[in-house]
Amino acid sequence: MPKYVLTYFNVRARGELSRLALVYAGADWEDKRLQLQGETWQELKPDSQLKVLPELSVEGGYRVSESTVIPQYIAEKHDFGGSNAEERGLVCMIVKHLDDLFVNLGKGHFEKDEAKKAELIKELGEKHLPNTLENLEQIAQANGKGVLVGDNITTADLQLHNIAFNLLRWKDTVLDAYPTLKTIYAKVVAVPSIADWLKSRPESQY
Ligand SMILES: N[C@@H](CCC(=O)N[C@@H](CS)C(=O)NCC(=O)O)C(=O)O
Repeated sequence: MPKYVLTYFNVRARGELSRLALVYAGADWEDKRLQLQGETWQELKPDSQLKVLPELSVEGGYRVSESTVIPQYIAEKHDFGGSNAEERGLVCMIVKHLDDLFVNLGKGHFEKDEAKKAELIKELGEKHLPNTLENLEQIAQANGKGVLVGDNITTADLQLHNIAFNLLRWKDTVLDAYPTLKTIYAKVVAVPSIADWLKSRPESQY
């Protein structure tokens, strides 16, 4: 029985930041992937804590859900969630700020009405994307340590990688105007355990 079981569907989406955190932690964990529409989830759903995934189960019976909270719980357990209350506050702020951008990316991606889709994608490219990346570039430059918060990689840097990976698939020049963020992205990719994970994780569209 592994120490952690991360239950989610067979996509990156809202599960991938938790997976990256478990990989970065070097944790003993199971990557439990359910079919989105399958019977398994419908069978397991009534016993899940919030009736949505992802959910993390920890040896001993503790469970925690919410895609931006699980990674920070893992990070705090393994000492990369920020070294004091102020750093942890900034880490959570950045994780959430990027999650908001991810939600806006998803709105455009999943919209069925072509006219609305074009409008949402325009808004993403002209408003949400530059706002978020400019904010984070300034934060990273002010920190001046080659990471978003503090001296070492935190959940904030993992989240930058996680969201930027999707953005780069959409437009491969998306980080070009943000040199510090580009360096942080490369720094996360260069962590050996993360590099291995990126090579071996199941391929999915989002
Ligand atoms: N706020 C939650 C939302 C979780 C959520 O909506 N999960 C979806 C998949 S991304 C889900 O479990 N859908 C299946 C269902 O609702 O039965 C989080 O960020 O973790």
